[in-house]
Amino acid sequence: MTSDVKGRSSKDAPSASVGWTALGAIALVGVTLVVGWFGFAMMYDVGVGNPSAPAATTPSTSPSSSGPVSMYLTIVTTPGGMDQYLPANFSVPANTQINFQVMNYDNGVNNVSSSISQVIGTLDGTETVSGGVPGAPTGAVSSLPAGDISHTFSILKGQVLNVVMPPALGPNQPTVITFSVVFTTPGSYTWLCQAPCDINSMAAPGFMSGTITVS
Ligand SMILES: [Cu+2]
Repeated sequence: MTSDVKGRSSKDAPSASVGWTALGAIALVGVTLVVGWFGFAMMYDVGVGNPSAPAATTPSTSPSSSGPVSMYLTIVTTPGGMDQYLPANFSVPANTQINFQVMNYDNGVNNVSSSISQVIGTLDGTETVSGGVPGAPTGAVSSLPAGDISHTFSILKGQVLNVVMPPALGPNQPTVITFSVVFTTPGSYTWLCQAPCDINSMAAPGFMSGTITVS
């Protein structure tokens, strides 16, 4: 009996240690699985987070690309005496309302024919004028007196546009002209000033003529 007990106890000892080892191994596997799961979860989160980020921003950029876009132009006289639209070359999106604001700092008047004094091709057929010489037309106008025009912003081909710019009151008192246009067809449009403002400026691309890229 005692030898059996001893024998049994001597056999139990290794089997007990095997049991603890097995428990330890199971615990280790368990810890490894848990740590591994967290690691996988972190990788999964990162992996899913990155592709979903651009997808989430796409809807927010879509409405703004179809909404009104502002375009600011300035008419200046350079130190060299050239008349110039800034910028002369620019890009705008197609099928989008472009709200133009032109600040004319030139107080020179250049007589045009009556056909060139009409506002053509803007969204509501008018332009809005503020500032300028006292007594000159302000507010929404569909034409200006032919003798009260400083420059025009005109597109003759592709999509006709004619907007007229009354003179500034003085070099630091610009006239502000606003109008809206929708370009319905992508492409390259040449604009020019039809007022006989300055022969050199009118002949030099980038001064009284330029390119609108519609895309
Ligand atoms: Cu001009």
